[in-house]
Amino acid sequence: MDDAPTHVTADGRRVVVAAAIESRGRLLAARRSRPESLAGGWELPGGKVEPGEDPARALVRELLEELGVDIEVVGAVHGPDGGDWPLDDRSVLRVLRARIDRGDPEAGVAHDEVRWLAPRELGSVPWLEPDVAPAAAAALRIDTW
Ligand code: 9L3
Ligand code: MG
Repeated sequence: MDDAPTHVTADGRRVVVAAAIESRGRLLAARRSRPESLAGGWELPGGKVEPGEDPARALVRELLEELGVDIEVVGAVHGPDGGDWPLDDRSVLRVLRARIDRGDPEAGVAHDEVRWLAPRELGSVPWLEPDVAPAAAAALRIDTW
């Protein structure tokens, strides 16, 4: 029997991983610079899981590629049904809690700004629509992290 694929859900949607990273009571947010349709929108940074790739491993790779930091995945921020968050017809957002082991996040190939937002500052940036709810859920938990 083949192992179940890691980059798609049981119902065939692509898994996009995103990082909820807290430091000193603030949540890391990054402003996308591409593609043009998403540019200017703020997100929990991450990207698509590649075929055969473990989702946590994919998040480590994305954060190193995009923001130059080494992270460690320490948990998850579960969505409405106890799992993934809705993204679009073809994909879901899987939000993983992580901490930075090395480096300071810096905008690079995918973003043009990064910010550490206090929970009450979450509304000060225009989030990508699918990130609004998971970012709020992540921020709600900051006190207990
Ligand atoms: N996406 C939405 N919110 C996020 C992330 C990391 C990604 N927090 C969406 C944007 C793209 C798709 O998922 O349409 C794939 O993301 P990427 O590989 O372009 O970062
Ligand atoms: Mg990305």
